[in-house]
Amino acid sequence: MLIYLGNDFSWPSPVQIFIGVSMTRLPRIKYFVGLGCLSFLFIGCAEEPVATTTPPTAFQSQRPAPLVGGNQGEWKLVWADEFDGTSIDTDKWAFETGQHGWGNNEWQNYTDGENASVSDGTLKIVAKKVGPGQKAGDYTSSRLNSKQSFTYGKIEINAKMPDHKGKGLWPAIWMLGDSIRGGKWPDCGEIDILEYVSFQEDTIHCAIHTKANNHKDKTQVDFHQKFEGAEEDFNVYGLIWTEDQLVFYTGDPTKVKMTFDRPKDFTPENWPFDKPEFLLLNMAVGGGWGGKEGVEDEKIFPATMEIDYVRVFQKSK
Ligand SMILES: [Ca+2]
Repeated sequence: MLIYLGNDFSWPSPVQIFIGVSMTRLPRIKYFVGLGCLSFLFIGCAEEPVATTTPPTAFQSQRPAPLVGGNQGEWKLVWADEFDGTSIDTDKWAFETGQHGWGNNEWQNYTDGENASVSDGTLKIVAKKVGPGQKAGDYTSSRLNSKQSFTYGKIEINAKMPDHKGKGLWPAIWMLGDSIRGGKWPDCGEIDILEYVSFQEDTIHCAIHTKANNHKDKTQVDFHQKFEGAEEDFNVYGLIWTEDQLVFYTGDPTKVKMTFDRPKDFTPENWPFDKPEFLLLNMAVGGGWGGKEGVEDEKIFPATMEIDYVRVFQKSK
């Protein structure tokens, strides 16, 4: 998920969030003006991911049975949400709200829970059209951040993208370094386990963003592949994050999509991935990438991304 927020962006304080101060009320004017020209770079590089590793392997997977005991060999389950209840577990997730475009000229307003629910074993993130359309604020959606952060581990999310009905949706499953709060993007490090844009049917993306590798400078590291069934079936989107590499896979760890090795001469600029990151689940409407070919108002809403589970494993120390 591309979230360039500008160098002078300040994450809202817990107090601001608590009292409901809108992100749009923050002093962001100079950011929008100052970065207007950068949007060209932003859009241009986001739209053409570059394959960086193994050839694509198209396959479909079934929704797996629940793990007995939760562990996978040496990987011990340390955090999970199976979404088996009847509501969002707010001990695990926080809604991030706002309608300021999220650095991408996105059109949705992220609400405080109205666009997400748990039922029948899955989390549903639902994007809706609530106004005339074709402009910011005429849509609502949801963005959930995990309250817990992780450093290293194996992370698996079993998810189904929205039914393919048309263009304009941009769901994502991703991670951001905790230092985004009060710090800078992309210095904090971003790990995009899955991105999907609905103008590209049957196609999935993964990526990393760091100060040294980002789309602003056309130095990003990303990968995309044709993937039949992304919209019809639940599929596991996985990441194995160790001290010296990030491995992205779909289905199981033998089906690697992309590997990003820690640079030999690693620095905080090219390898910020040695600090805690939190998980994000969201669905944007429009935006520099998701809306590149328009938002087909009359076709795509309501749109639902479903998530069967999120599981985080770590090795015993
Ligand atoms: Ca489930």
